[in-house]
Amino acid sequence: MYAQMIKTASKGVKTREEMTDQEREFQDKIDNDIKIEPRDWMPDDYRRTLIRQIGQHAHSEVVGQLPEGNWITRAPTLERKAILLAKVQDEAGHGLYLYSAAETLGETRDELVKLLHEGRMKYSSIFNYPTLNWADIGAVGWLVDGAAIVNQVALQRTSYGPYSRAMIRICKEESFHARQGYHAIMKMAFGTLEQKKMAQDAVNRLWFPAIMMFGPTDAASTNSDQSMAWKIKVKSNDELRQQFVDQTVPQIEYLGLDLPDPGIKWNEERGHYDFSDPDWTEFFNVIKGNGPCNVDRLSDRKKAWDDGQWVRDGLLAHAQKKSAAKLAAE
Ligand code: FAQ
Repeated sequence: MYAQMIKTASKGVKTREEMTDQEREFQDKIDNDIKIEPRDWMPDDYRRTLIRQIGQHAHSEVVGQLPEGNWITRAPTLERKAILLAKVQDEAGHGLYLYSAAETLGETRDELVKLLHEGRMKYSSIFNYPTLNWADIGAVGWLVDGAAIVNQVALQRTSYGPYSRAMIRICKEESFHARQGYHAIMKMAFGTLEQKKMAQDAVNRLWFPAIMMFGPTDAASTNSDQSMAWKIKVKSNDELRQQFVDQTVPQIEYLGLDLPDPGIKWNEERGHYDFSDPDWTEFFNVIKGNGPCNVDRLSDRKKAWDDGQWVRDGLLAHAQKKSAAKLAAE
């Protein structure tokens, strides 16, 4: 369904005068913070935008397992291994809640996965960067999950009921993810000189990709105006990015590490930290499929999907057997 809807996407936010009565009634519900539920009427573009965003979000959770899963067998201690294993499993669960939320909009999980595999749906740019050593795993938990939480806490108030409820559940788990990441990087920052150097190197490589996670600037964001009018997004890309920078600078100062941005400076007048733009050319290149790991990430996901076919077949056969037995007993 979503594949057809992409072709018919309309542009521009309608004024109240341009809306039909049904659209005005819908907008009034949004403006009054009444959640939209699956059986409620909704504009096609609202449905399409939600499927796009929730689908991309689900794909990000699942693809996001790859850079961390890569380190489960190489975690430095049993405790770190158990923590990382639990975290990576949580990400699969988050993907599941989100695919289920997309299903309430009439889109199947199989179709969304197919679009991902065909390169017709995106996932977060951050997962196209490699995790080269153990310090990267700490930095991912602290910076990547930290950025994800800032975005997701805001999304708890999104207008679509099932998405909002999925976010509430996900945020509870995400805070453990960020804490474990900060704890891991803290151990290294306060460890040997070699460990501190590794932690700094991880921050140097992951800082700008982390702030890219919030998407392009508000001026360059194609979906924000309509998504904010419908409260699919409740805070803009730039607002969320600023919030993340403001919360992270004191954390890095505590670690005794530096951010790789000489432009970071407290701005008394704005009451926020100033910071430099990431390289937006790099960002658009990565989301077009040309980042350092795009090819590997997609081929790993396709392989995992194909390797799991026997599990899906088995579950389906079992469900069919059970429903046939139930029918026979009736
Ligand atoms: N990566 O008009 P906008 C996580 C695309 S969860 C790739 O501003 P929008 C947990 C965008 O799709 C991380 N593409 O777009 C975890 C659009 O293209 P399209 C995921 C991006 O949707 C941690 C175009 O650029 N979180 O990490 C990105 O209004 C550790 C124009 O942009 C979510 O998905 C990007 N970073 O705002 C898991 C949160 N940014 O689709 C494992 C939900 C933009 O028109 C390990 N999503 N694009 O072709 C959102 O809040 C929004 O979708 C934004 C983008 C804010 C990401």
